[in-house]
Amino acid sequence: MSGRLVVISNRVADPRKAAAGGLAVALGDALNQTGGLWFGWSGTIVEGGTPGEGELHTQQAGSVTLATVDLCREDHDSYYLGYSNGVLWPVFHYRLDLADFDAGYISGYRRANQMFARKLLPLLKDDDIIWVHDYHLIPLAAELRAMGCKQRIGFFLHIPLPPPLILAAIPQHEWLMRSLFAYDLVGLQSEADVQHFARYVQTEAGAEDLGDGRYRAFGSTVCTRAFPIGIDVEEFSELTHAKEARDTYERMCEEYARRRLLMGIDRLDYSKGIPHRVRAFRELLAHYPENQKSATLIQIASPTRESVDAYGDIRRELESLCGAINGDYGELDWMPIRYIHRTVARKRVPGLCRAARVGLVTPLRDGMNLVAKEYVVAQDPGDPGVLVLSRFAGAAEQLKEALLVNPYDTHGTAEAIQQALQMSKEERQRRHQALMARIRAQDIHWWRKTFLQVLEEAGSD
Ligand code: GDG
Repeated sequence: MSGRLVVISNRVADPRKAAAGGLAVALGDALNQTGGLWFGWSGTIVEGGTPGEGELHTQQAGSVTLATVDLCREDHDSYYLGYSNGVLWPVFHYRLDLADFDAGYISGYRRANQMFARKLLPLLKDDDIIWVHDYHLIPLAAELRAMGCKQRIGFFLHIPLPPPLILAAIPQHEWLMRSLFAYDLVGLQSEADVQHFARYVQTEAGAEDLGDGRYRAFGSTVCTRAFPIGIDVEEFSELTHAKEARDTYERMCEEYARRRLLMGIDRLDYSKGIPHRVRAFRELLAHYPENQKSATLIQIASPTRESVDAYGDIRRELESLCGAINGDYGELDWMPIRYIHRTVARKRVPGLCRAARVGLVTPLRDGMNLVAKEYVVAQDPGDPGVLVLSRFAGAAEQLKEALLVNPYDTHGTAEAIQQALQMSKEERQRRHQALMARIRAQDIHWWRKTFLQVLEEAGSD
C-alpha cells in the first residue's frame, strides 16, 4: 500500500489486545504495516455536553494512533441509538415495521458525522488512504469532501443493503445514497447487495452504468463491489486447540454424552431470527419425537443495544418461548433448551462449536454472519458437525454446502435439522471439506487486502 491507512469506525479497538476480535486484528495488521490511524467514538457519553462538540483523545498503540471523540448525551441518543440503530439498522434488515422515523434523529446523525469529519481532518496526511466502516458513518466522506479532503476514501457496509423500494421508505434515502458517491469505493457483503445498489442508483437516480461496478450519478462516479468478509482462520483454529476451548469441549461432551447437542450463538438482535429458530426446534421435537430426551439446544444470546425498545421486546418473546418449550417437553433429567442471556468468553466459543452436532445460524437477514464461518472452522474434520444456515445470510452466497433453510418456514427448518442430525459421516466430511476450502480462500486477510487493492486502483483513475 502506498500511503498510511486511516480506519474510521464507530468504535475503536486496541489491535494489540486479544479480546479485540477478528476485524480489529485484521485491520490492526494493516495499520501496523503502514503506521496507521484508527479514529472513532470513544464510547464515552458526556451528560449535559454541547451537541456537535466532543473532546478528542489520542493514544499510541505501537505504531498505530488511536484517536477517539466523546459524544454528548443528545448526540449519542440521536446519532447512535436513534438514527443508526432505530432507523438504518431495522430498514437495512428489511424491518420497516421496527423503524422509528422520528424526524429529530437525522439532525443528530448529521451533526455527529460533521463533528467526526471536523475532528479527523487536521489529523490527515496528503497520501493517506481512508477506510470508513458501516452504517453509522455513511455521510462521513461527503462531510470530509465539503471540508476539502482529497484523499482516497473507501466505505464498507457490514450490514445488508435492501432493495430500492425498502430503502425508499427512509425519508432521507436520496441524501444517504448520494452521500455514497463521495467515496471512491463502496464495498458490500454480497452480490445481492451489489444488485440492490445498482437497481437503486439506476431507477431512483438515473445512474449511468460505466461497467466493472462503476456508476455515474449525482455528478460523481463510484465503484461498487462485493467483498464478503471472512474470519481469521488461523487465529480461530489456534483458539479451538487452546486450553480453554479444549476444556469447554470436553466438559460439553461429558455433560451431553447421551444427548445430541445443537447450538446457536448470536447477539440478541431481532435480525438473528432466534425465536424462529426456537420454534423450529419445538417443531423438531413435536414432529420427530425420537429427539425428545435427546436433542438439546444451547442458545447463547449476548446482550446488545438494550436501551432500544425493540431489543426489550425480543428478549421477552424469547424468554417466554424457551420457558414454554421447557415446560411442555422438559423431563426431570432433560431440558430441551438452555437459554443463556450473557456473553460467553471468546476463548470458550470454539469449544462449544466443536461439541455441537448441529450449528444453527438462521438469521432473518444478515450482512454476512461470522458465526457460520467460526462454527465450520471449529469442527473436527474427521467427525464434523453440520451447519444449518439461513439463505438470507450473506454467508449463504459462499457456503453452499451448508443445509440452507428459509427461517420463516418453521417446518422446513425442522426438517433440515433432522436431516443434519441423521447425516452420515461421509456426507458431513464432504460438506465440511468444501466449506473449509471456501472459508480459507476468502478469509479476513483476503478481504482486507482485496478491498484496499481495489480502493488504490479506484483512486488512481
Ligand atoms: C455485523 C453484521 C457481519 C456472539 N456472541 C458472543 C460472541 N459473539 C461473536 C461471534 C462473532 C461475532 O460476535 C458476531 O458476528 P456476526 O457476523 O455474527 O454478527 P454482527 O455482530 O451482527 O456483525 C454481520 C459482521 O458485522 C462483520 O461484517 O458478518 O452480518 O451484522 O464473532 O462469535 N462472542 C463472545 N461471546 C458471545 O456471547 N465472546
